[in-house]
Amino acid sequence: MNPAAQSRIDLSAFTGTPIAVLGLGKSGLSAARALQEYSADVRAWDDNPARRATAQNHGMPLVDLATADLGDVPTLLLSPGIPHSHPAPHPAVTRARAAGCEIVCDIELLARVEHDAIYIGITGTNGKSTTTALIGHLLHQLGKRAAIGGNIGAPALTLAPMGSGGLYVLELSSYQLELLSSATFDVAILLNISPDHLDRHGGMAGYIAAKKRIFARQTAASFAIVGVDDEASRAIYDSLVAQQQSAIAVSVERPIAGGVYVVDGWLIDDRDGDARRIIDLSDLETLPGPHNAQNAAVAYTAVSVIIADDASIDDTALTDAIATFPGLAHRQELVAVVDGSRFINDSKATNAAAAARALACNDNIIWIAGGRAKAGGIEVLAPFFSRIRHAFLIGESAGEFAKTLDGQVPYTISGELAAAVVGAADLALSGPQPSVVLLSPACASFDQFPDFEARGEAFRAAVMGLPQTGVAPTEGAA
Ligand code: UMA
Repeated sequence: MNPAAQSRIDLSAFTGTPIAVLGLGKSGLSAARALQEYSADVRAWDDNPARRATAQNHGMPLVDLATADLGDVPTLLLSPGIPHSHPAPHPAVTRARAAGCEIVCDIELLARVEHDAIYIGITGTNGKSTTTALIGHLLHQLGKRAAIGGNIGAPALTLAPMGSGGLYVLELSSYQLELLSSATFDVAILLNISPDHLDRHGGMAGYIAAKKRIFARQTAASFAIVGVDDEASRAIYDSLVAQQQSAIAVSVERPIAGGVYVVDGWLIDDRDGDARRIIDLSDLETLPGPHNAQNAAVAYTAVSVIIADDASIDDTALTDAIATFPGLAHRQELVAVVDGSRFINDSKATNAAAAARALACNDNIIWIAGGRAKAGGIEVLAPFFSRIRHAFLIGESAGEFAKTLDGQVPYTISGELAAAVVGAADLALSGPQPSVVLLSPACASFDQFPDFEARGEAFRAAVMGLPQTGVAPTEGAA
């Protein structure tokens, strides 16, 4: 074993084993490098020549997997973003299937080698990054050993080894869930389901089926935690209960006997039938809005399950820890306050349902939206249009969004984000106060930026570059 790898996850089970790695982005390249450190027989490929060049610079052996003989290769490690069924399988996937090769993602390999750790998996259309980060924060505050990653932040095989008693807190996308074959979650969380990634799953039924996989292989000792405020998630909860799986329902819309819920801002735990008041969530600046109430309620439930038998943790420690959550960048992150106007970076809102959450939390909004639109555009946001004073539209979707807003919300087609920020700031600072300049695009960023983080950073830079921004940015998130 490479001594430098001592603090890394032990992949010696793969030493000398052929493994094909398709996709050399964030997850694929990190996994290929980790496997190579343990002398796995890695055969890597990416359809993008620039990605191949970077991999080659790291000494990665390149093999075109769409034409290679995969007869001796038991495993194809597939990057989650690469299609394997809809809209059409990647040619290398078809070839791997024909060769009888299993197709998995990096999280499956983590689960195989770190089998003694405790796994908390978090999925859902929206809120999974905040919930994952919040659970990680709570566990750390309570003195637990926990590594946080997956779809958020660090790819699985770059995480620290946790071993027995340690926890992995993993955000899981529908793409990753489809690429798991043995990974099992001691605590599996489904927050919510609304349409997203439908092209990749062949429609809503495929997307729901992918999300449901988070509960696969759970045993009587495992916990399923389900946000039951949408129909698809409620149906999954009902089916888990019917299978007599230990499932906990969480709602921010109504009291749930025997579950966890939020009423008038208060988080209530009724699992013991005593409707215990836990914490007033409306006081928490870093978790604004009902969507964050759902995130907080679910995170509280998950961590309370983990610490249930730990007598060293006193009753108030968990609620104290919720109150110290610093929030996440790019999720309703307060970037600056200028003359009472708040500038909020919600770049992570890559679909309409996510943008709805930020729009619902604010009034007198100068909205910056657009990018690469998702199916349905922003029509579902119509109930929030009365909260928007003016919209500045950017990216590919500007024309389509303008049509939806026409006659309902005044708008400007800005094209570029920097121009939108200048226009939005002028309007915000010259109109009725307090106003909110909100970047909540309801779109993917890929038409103009490498990812939503780059879009959020560009927003921050544009705000900080405004002549009016004489004030230092506020710490933390809104
Ligand atoms: N590629 C090919 N052929 C193809 C398509 C892609 O070779 O036909 C290559 C690309 O050239 C690129 C690589 O595959 O080099 C990209 O792989 P990827 O899309 O899986 O992206 P990664 O960089 O590996 O990042 C992935 C997740 N991305 C996706 O699922 C799209 C990241 O989630 C995750 O943080 C990372 O692994 C670490 O685990 C991001 C995401 O957008 C945040 N997720 C979606 C979401 O949250 O909605 C699912």
